[in-house]
Amino acid sequence: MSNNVTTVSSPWSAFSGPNLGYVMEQYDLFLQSPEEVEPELVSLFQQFGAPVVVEGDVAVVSGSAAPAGDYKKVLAAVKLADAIRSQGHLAADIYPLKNRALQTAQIEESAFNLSPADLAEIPAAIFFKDVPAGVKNGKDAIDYLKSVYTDKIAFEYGHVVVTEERDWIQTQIESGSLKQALSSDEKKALLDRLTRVENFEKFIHKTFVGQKRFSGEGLDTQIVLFDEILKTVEANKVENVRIGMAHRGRLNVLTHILNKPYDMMFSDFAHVSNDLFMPEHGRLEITKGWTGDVKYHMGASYTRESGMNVKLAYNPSHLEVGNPVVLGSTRATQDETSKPGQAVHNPAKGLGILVNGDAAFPGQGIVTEVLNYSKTEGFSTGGTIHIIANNMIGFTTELQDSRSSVYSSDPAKGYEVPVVHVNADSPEAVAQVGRFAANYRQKFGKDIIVDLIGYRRHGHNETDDPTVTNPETYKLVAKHDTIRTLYGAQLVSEGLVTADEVAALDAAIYAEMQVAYDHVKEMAAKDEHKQIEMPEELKIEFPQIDTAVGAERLQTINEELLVFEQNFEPQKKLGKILEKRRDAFTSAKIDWGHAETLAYATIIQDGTPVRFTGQDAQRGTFSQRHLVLHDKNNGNVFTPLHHISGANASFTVHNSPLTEAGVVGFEYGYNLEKGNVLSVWEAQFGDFANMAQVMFDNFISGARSKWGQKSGFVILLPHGYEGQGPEHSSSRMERYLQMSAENNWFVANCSNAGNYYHLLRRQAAMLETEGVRPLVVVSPKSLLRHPLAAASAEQLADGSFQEVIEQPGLGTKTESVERIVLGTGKVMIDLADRVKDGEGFDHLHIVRVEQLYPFPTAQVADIIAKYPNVKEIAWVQEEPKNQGAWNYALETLYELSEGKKLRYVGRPAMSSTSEGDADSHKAAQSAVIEEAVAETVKVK
Ligand SMILES: Cc1ncc(C[n+]2csc(CCOP(=O)(O)OP(=O)(O)O)c2C)c(N)n1
Repeated sequence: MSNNVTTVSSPWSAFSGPNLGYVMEQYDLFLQSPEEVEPELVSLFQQFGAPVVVEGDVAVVSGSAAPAGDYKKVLAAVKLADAIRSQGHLAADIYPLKNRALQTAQIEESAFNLSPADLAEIPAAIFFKDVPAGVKNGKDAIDYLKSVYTDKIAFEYGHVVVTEERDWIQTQIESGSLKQALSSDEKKALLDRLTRVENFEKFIHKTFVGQKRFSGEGLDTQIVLFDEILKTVEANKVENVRIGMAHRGRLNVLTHILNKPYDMMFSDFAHVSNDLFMPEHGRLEITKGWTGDVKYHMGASYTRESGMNVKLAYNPSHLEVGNPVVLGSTRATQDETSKPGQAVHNPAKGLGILVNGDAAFPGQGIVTEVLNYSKTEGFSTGGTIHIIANNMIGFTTELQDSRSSVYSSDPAKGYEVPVVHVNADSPEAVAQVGRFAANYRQKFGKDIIVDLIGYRRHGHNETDDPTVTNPETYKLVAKHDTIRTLYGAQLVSEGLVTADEVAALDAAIYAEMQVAYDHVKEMAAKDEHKQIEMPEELKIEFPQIDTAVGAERLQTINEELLVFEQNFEPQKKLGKILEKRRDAFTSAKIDWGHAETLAYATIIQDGTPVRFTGQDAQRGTFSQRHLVLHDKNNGNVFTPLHHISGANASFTVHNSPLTEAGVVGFEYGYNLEKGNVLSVWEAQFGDFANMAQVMFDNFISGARSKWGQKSGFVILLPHGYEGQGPEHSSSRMERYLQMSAENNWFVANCSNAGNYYHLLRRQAAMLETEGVRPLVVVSPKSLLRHPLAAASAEQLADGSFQEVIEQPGLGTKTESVERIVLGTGKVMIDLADRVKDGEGFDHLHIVRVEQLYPFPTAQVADIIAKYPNVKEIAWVQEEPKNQGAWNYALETLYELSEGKKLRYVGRPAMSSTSEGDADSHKAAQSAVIEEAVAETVKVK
């Protein structure tokens, strides 16, 4: 008996009279010495307990009874049925090219020592809760099970642990609900659809010879799958669908699912502006950036007549990295953020669909990162439908080199996701699977995989010749009729259409495409080839935004944050730390976590929702934040920000799963969808963000210029050389600075909690404006509680974000200053500690660059201009010379130091980020500090 599938009836129902007596004897023996009992019976006893016949549970099927004394046959038959249910997929007809050996041996009667006659003797009720119509005995039952489990659809669901789900799936399969026949009209509509899908590819192939399109031919039924999923969820009142997919068949999805008209699609190939063909109904939306992207990376948004909005996400080439972005967007469609408290998650509002290649699905780790989100509180989207567009090849690489598992979908089984494999040559089966997958997701709110198995008609792209590397496969492909041809022939054989009608439909649709292209040629003359401009608002480097907040309002918030709900007791030590925030407010000792909490409080009062995630984000890696408190007596949680007065938006903070790429992508996607939410992600240590490098390189830095996508996403990267070794010192700020251009984002490195507070408030105020852009914050560790980095209430109430801060106490004697030291972040507080009140440092002025990008060149130049005798401008940093901001700032520093000496003060170039041991760190750090403050004449 398989562990995977349980038959609903007890097997004892098949025994009666002497047979039952024998089994009872064996049960007694089993209780005393189980080793003497046959293993099959042992497993039955273990599973079903004592052999008793329950009234009404006795199988009575047309007079047949179990063969006398032959319980073994019954056991074997039950095992056979289970084998079909759990292993039938290996024998299923799911490969259009029939180029994979089917494994039928384990579901053959002979493997269980059964003959058709044996089976005919066994009652059908052993196998089913509800015996399907026409099934009269065990032989019929086994034939029936084979017919549903080994046809064009194959199922793997034994790994789903929830019995209710398994039962539901089994019932859908075995009752025939899943395979509901299509009506004649539905079949004809399907043929029409396939004819469009095929002709779209053919038309481009013939008209735009040699242009890449990453044809979906061989998987044409992907469109049918989408159609059925969308129809089903539309009927369920889902309001938003977010789709992520790579290159394969994407243009076909754009035109047939997103309804980008044919002329608009063809204009992209003909280099005519596609704006000329934008439909007037206003339901199609496309954003564009000024540098642009290739056509098969562009996305679109389409609102269907029902009001359901469908978006295909813009994506880079990097396979599957769009998955978390799409799910973040999906989650955003499901969250209600306009009310105070936690954002309210309603998964019924949105659906995420992710399409993956068969090589990429098991190959790219981000796929499983995202599968792991499905049941987490902060990242669940109520079930994703994952489609594997399985053409059984990845570029030139065939499956045996691509993966170690039987199916491309196998990684999903670890997440208890049911898998349905379907033969892409069978449009009706694909439609049935589409409905089934959507119904499962709607019913259980969980992920499901549809493995759509077809082939690839051409090379990887249309200029590749696949016969060079995959000759055997392509011999088969060359001989294989298209899906439309096969389905047309099927409908002819069913008498629904004539062969002439199939041919006429084909010709008419091709002609329709020709008309669309003629329109493009006609309009080409009117095309002014206008270049898209970068928005004016984005050209502003230093937006002047008032971020001040009334002192009384802040005072009230501060008090309210310290009021816990009745009987709530935080852990004792923490309680004391929080209590100190009362005094800190009046004694200018507002530390980083405190200032940050006050910033969030004012932001939600201003009506901007906040969503904050990261590993251990609620407490904060450095125990500095404590946004969520835990009752020491019962573990109950309490979020003070949910209880302040006057909040007008939600505040949500989630500890995230231990991943970076996926979570950064998710949060970025969330922010794209809900641009009014201040989305903040924090790396545990800044260095770990390089696990998400692709998100910065391919989405966050350039999405506005490529795709016209606005985002105000905030990224916090703890950084600072504090002797904790190479992986806990550097956030690799140089990476972000290298990507800085066209005001694509802000990169800030604050030395003061108050400035950070204003930075967050400035970012919140910029959301949904044209000038909005992401914000990368190089954030502190030791400065979190450093008195020299603390803020005063006045600073929070009256100030604003300072791009540059001059060291208090220095630079007062303008004539005496000979050296101006510039730098950023924590090292500037090390310097502040060193110079104290400035006594003995008349030769020196220190200027902190709080915003690195855009570099505050004019502000720094104004400061330098105040000091007539400056001989030297020094850039100080604790990062090695080839890292940190030095190389990025160099060109600007040359300009700023014109006529003076420009000096680098810092560690030498290093292949690692820092010293590994605390003593070496101390020595290196103090050498940097001493060199920075030394008198100019004394330095070589
Ligand atoms: C991260 C990444 N690595 C490599 C590539 C190059 N590449 C583009 S498509 C492709 C094959 C993908 O195969 P599969 O996932 O089966 O999708 P198919 O193209 O067959 O639809 C490769 C290797 C890429 N785009 N992204």
